[in-house]
Amino acid sequence: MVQGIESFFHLPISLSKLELLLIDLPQKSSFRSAIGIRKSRQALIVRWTNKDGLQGYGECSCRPDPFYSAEFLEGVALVIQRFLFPLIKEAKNYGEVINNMSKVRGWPFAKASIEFAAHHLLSQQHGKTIYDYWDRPVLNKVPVGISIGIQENLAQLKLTIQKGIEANYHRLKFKIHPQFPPDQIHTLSKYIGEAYLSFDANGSFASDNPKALAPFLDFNTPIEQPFPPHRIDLYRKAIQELPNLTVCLDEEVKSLGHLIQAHQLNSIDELNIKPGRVGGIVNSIRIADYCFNNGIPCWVGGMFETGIGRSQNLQFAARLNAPAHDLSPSSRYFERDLLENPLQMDAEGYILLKDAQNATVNTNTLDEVTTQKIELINS
Ligand code: OSB
Ligand code: MG
Repeated sequence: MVQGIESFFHLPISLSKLELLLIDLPQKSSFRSAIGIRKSRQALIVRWTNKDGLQGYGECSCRPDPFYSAEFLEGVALVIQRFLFPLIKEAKNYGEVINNMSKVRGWPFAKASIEFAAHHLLSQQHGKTIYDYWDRPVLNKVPVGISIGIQENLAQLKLTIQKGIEANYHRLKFKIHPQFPPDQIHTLSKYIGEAYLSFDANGSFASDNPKALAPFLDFNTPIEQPFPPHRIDLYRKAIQELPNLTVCLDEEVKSLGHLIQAHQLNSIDELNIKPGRVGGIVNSIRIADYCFNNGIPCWVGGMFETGIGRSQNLQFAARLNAPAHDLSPSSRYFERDLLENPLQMDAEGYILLKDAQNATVNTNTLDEVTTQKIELINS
């Protein structure tokens, strides 16, 4: 389609009620990364009801603590109540929702959850998503990779790799840190060729010792976020000692501006785009366009979303044509999901775009897992 995504901005929207549903979903097993150990997923689901009673859902995927980015769930709930809700109350169309929110500095996860809900509502109403106006080829199935937590021991690691290869995931991404055991690195190297590996350090290589990264460089794959966000200086220093180091940025890039800075400083080889982290759908599209125009490979990352967030992010991923996205079905993490028909991956490691497009929320389950509800009425 040639019209461009701006045509979506003019779609009229109204708001009668915004609900913030805090949920808690127990995990099947705990997940350890350099950030910490997680046993259950708390999240905030935003429900936007328009004047005709039609509803749209958005998921806020930030953590309950400020250990991944500065945003945390209770903070997001407060910022929506105090600042974002008053700004979007009178918005007349999609473009105004986004523009009005831009008055608030930062808080991308909070803004994204509202934009997701508005977009979901409008896409149901019009039978089209903003992506339909984005001039990009679309895949009818999305290749899925997984993120693998730090394993207790070598036996566990071997089992996890074996299961990942058997399930035909398109990529196995391992969480790493400076004390990652050498015998585990050795085990990984044995599987090269059988699976596409990658590494995610979540900013843990903060030390003055970039050599600690050296064992991971033999794999010829970028390291995701080796250094803490906004320490591009550490990266510039590290590549002098480790010329083979290539990086995929995650936490670093919360806006198009951050991406352009990293690119102009020659400090990015690949980008993990999380629509929540960069403040929503329109920002994600702008960021992906910049990547395409500048030859930066990009793919969609995850924040352990429920089916609500996953189904929306899959629709974006279907337009990126990347080897794999961190968008495995939520059933990998949780017993229960929030969709009527939880998303499933096929035997070749794909999720069908049409399943993501047809996803509907199971309001009974949503009610059951809701621990707190905040209602904001537009009177
Ligand atoms: O660094 O990509 C990350 C989850 C929470 C916070 C940070 C990250 C992650 C993941 C999750 O890796 C991947 C997924 O959702 O399957
Ligand atoms: Mg990451």
